[in-house]
Amino acid sequence: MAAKFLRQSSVPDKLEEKRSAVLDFIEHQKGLDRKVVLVTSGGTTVPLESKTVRFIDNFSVGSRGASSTEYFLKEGYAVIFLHRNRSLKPFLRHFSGYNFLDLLQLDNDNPNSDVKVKPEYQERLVCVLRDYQQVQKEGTLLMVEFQTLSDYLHLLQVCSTCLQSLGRSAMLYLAAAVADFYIPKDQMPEHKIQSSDGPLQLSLQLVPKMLEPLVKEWVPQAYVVSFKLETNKDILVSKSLQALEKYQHQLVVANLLDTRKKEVKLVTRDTCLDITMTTHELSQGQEIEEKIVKELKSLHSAFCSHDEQT
Ligand code: 9Z3
Repeated sequence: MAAKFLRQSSVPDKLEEKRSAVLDFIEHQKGLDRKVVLVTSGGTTVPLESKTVRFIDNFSVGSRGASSTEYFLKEGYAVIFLHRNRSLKPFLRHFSGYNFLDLLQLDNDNPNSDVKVKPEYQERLVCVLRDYQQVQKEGTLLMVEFQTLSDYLHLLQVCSTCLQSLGRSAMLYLAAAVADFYIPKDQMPEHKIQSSDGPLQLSLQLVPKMLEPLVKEWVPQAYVVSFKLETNKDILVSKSLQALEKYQHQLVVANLLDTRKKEVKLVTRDTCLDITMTTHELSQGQEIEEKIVKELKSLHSAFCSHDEQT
């Protein structure tokens, strides 16, 4: 199913260039003995027309993926950040609500004035810039962009297969909100659908679950973390356990749409750990991803040392 989908869907631009960038990045990190995590982030679009004017989208803004990436970097991981274009990015996300021109000022009395950062933003900007420049210097972050569902799935395959050479040192953290339904290429109109033709009826097909080939074929040794999103709390854990049983990966981060920034469950086949944020922690600007990443780092270390013992 997955292979057929990949064969029949359009391939993203410059796929081979992207593959070599990913391979080079991984080789570099391997030489430095760094663990590598692939973080997927953001929603995917599902085009309704080949020459796309309209598409179906979802709610994800990529906050989970972007913030987790920063915490993985702090914990010493190198990160491949496979993200939806226009979703939140690590570091930049801290200023996403701002018009950047509003952060700056000129000396109005001086016609040759330099551009300066307004005093009230100095501390925050210095902090973020320092971390960002450190990451740039160390070369520990690779940004890979996608937009549509098929771009995402092709790039997921490329990144995962490249990670195979790291064995257990690779982690996959699949936080992207991937569409479940799509229109196959051969059933998609080429041109813009005309509203003059009357109400639109869509028939969507199920997107094959890529977790299956990912775990079985693409990166069989890696530590794989998927995400389960529900809106009904009564089915959250059971659906997570079903996924673990079906795909045989290591862990599911289970979250509810409304409370995803305050509580998640880390579900494995035999444990369920609640991670929560107090109101005080949230008011201090602390983020749940810091706790999630710390916990995963320790579980991943145990997973890697298990390999050394066997
Ligand atoms: C998640 O559950 C992520 O935590 C969120 C993060 C998408 C909720 P934001 O990007 O939100 O910070 O706004 N991601 C996975 C969602 C998903 O589509 N999971 C599939 C499912 O639940 C399986 S892979 O069936």
